Amino acid sequence: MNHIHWYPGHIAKAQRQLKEKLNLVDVIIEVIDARIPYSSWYKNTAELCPNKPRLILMNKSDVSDAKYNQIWADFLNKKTKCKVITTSLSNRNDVNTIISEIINLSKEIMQKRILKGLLPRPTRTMVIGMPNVGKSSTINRLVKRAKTKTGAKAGVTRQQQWVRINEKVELLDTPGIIPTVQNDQFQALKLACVNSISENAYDSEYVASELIKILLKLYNENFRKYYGFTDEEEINLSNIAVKKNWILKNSIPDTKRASLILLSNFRDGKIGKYTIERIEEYDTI
Ligand SMILES: Nc1nc2c(ncn2[C@@H]2O[C@H](COP(=O)(O)OP(=O)(O)O)[C@@H](O)[C@H]2O)c(=O)[nH]1
Ligand SMILES: [Mg+2]
Repeated sequence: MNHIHWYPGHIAKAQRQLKEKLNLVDVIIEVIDARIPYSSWYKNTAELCPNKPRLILMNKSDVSDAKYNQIWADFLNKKTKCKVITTSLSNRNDVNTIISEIINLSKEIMQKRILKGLLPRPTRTMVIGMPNVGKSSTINRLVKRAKTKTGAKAGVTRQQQWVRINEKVELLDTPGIIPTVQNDQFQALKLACVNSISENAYDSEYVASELIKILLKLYNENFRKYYGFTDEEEINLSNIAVKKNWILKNSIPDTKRASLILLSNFRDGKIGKYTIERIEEYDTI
């Protein structure tokens, strides 16, 4: 099954639900994965919500290649005209930066409210992003700073609540999930590598084999070193399984196991801090 499958029915519904939620907020926090900034960035946000200020978090920057974080942040800033910052679970200061950026981005909206004679109120924000990029983790970290839940508001279902982060910011406590609709198989493949696509949609051996090719192209030396392969040796799932002594009863290398462990270790950053997209691939767009 060398293909990644999509379910378009869900996508239309997810997009509609996302739009409804986006209408409730003043500022959007979009989380993307710093290892695949291009593929995890949702190209439709501006269209769904024209002119709404957006803060883009390049999350998981602790497991991406530090050399490329700023380059990608600058590229995305240029393309989206949005503020872009790198974040990770391990950096405590990120929460303060996120909150102050939200306040900055909402200044104009709040001034307009006052000019219209409306009462000042906290800026409303929500976290959106593709599956597994770190939306819930980001919400949890912001909410930890909060004292009170402000209760349901019109248009928000009972399962969703606004949380007062401080006197100036309120956050919707459930994320908006961006449907990972992609017609581009190469981008879909990279989303599968970071676990942003349901595992039912692809074959792990196919995705892991493609990831091996990408890593050999971009990080040949480090990747070889990790598994103890010399420059001359071919790296594929079968050879990895043999090297690790993952052999099935009939002496066949356990390539399935090799694929699952490779994907898992890549996702955790155990095999190295790798950013698997380069601006040159996209700069013509
Ligand atoms: N290394 C690393 N892992 C993270 C980071 N943020 C989230 N994760 C992990 O990524 C996985 C998905 O996170 P989650 O917040 O549930 O993503 P969501 O699906 O977008 O809500 C979890 O295992 C998190 O612990 C980060 O900054 N760095
Ligand atoms: Mg979540």
